[in-house]
Amino acid sequence: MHELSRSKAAFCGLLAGLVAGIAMTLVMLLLAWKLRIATPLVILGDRLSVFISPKPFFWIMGRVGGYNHLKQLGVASSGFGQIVVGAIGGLIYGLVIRKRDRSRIWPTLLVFAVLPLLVSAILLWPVLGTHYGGLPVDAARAVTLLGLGLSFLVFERTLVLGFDFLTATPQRRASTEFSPQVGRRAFLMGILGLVLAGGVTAIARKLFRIATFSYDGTQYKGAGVQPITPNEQFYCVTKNVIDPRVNEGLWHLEVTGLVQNPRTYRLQDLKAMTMVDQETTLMCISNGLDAGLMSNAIWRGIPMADLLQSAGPLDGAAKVKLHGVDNYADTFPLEKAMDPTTLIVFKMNGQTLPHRHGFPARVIVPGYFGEKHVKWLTRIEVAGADAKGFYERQGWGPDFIVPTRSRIDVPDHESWIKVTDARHGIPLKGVAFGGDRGISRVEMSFDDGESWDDAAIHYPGTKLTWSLWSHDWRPDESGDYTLVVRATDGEGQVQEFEEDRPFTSGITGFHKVMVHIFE
Ligand SMILES: Nc1nc2c(c(=O)[nH]1)N[C@H]1C(S)=C(S)[C@@H](COP(=O)(O)O)O[C@H]1N2
Ligand SMILES: [Mo]
Repeated sequence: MHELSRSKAAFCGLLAGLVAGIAMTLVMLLLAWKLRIATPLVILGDRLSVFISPKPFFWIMGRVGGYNHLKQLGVASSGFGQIVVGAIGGLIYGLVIRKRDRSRIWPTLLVFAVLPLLVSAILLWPVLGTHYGGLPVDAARAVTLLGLGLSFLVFERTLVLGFDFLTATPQRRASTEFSPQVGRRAFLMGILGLVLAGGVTAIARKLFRIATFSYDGTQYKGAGVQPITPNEQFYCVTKNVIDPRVNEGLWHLEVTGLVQNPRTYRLQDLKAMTMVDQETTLMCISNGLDAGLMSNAIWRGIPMADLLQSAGPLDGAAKVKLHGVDNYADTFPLEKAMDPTTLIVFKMNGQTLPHRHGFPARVIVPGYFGEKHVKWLTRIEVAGADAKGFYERQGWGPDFIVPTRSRIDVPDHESWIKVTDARHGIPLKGVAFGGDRGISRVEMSFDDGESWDDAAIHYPGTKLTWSLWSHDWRPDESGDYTLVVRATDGEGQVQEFEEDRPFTSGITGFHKVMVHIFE
């Protein structure tokens, strides 16, 4: 066997590694697109996010221009990163292999496929049980590992065969290293790399179109707010880059953990059970005082207690930990799970649960922030007191009970209204939400909280929903007015600003709107 010069070996290794990295990325994207398999491109972010507490997380989010940008940056840099690592691996391979016998396959398989599989299995272990097509947690973990193994195998084969191709010597001149030959082969290899990169771009585009960027963070607020939010306008928050689209045939619901009789239900088993309809409002923990991460719907499903009772919680059971197929998880006290208003729902406003709101099944847990209402539910784990969910690990909480809040939807902040029009009455309206305590009263102030007038509650809803309020305001003098709204919950507690409440437990305070009445 002839010997390569160092620089040639390095170049050929780098090029083969680069192409192999692109080939591997293409395989990952294909797996994600065609089979909804979780790849490091997206679950690496899930894995890392638990290490970033809410404050720095918000800082980073601010720096990159929001959650959607952060997700895009995460995926792009994982993809770019793994291609760079592939190229560097190839370069090292080129230098090391220069003087060795290349006919033996196993060391490269070990180093470039088995080892990366082991390392990524260890590092990504907590997030491997993710599948965007609805596979249960354990099956998802196996499939993710298979996908990883296949991706690394493609990397290894492309690297080794590519390097051999680049450095192979024509048989007739076995003893000379023939430069133009390398040049021509490098050109061909470069073309292959470009074709594969074209594939990466094409599939990345397709995935981009079905990604959550277009709807994550959808708000529902303003003049058009109705008592029941239409499904298409319901607010939306997801941790995912691409949301699950669950295949009913793959999906099931497990009841596991500290229970006497663990059990698995198919969708048809659950649909055969006695259903209840329940109107319930959801609000995200990160909803701002003036923001619309809050909506109301009629949910149809079964009480979670029905499943828990037949499972029989054991001693030490204190919480339920609910898992989505996207490897999202959250917890709340077992006692709350046993409450007849805590549901597993399959329908939303009379329609099958939309994909983005958790098809085929999601949790509804009145009075708790939106994050506890786990979507794409696949496992109910009865757990001990220290079980923690996705955002809890990140450092959200410790309080997850919705505090009483209210919002002015009309008029807009910084409105200018002529005094002659104002004297005929300015219609005000908005919403008030008291978690699972209901709303008993809404008041308006036009002098920044000095004095208060009662507003009318034209849609009271129930204890578990928001109320819609309105008021006819007739200012007869021009001036700058600071409008404030405050609500009283069904237990008589007036909405307040809790100074000591950390923002990680959801903010409290009063929504204010400036209105300028002019001559
Ligand atoms: N499986 C899963 N469930 C989830 C989430 C998620 O990312 N994955 N996001 C949570 C958050 S933070 C909120 S506020 C609500 C939003 O529900 P919606 O999009 O149906 O309004 O879902 C919660 N349930
Ligand atoms: Mo949320």
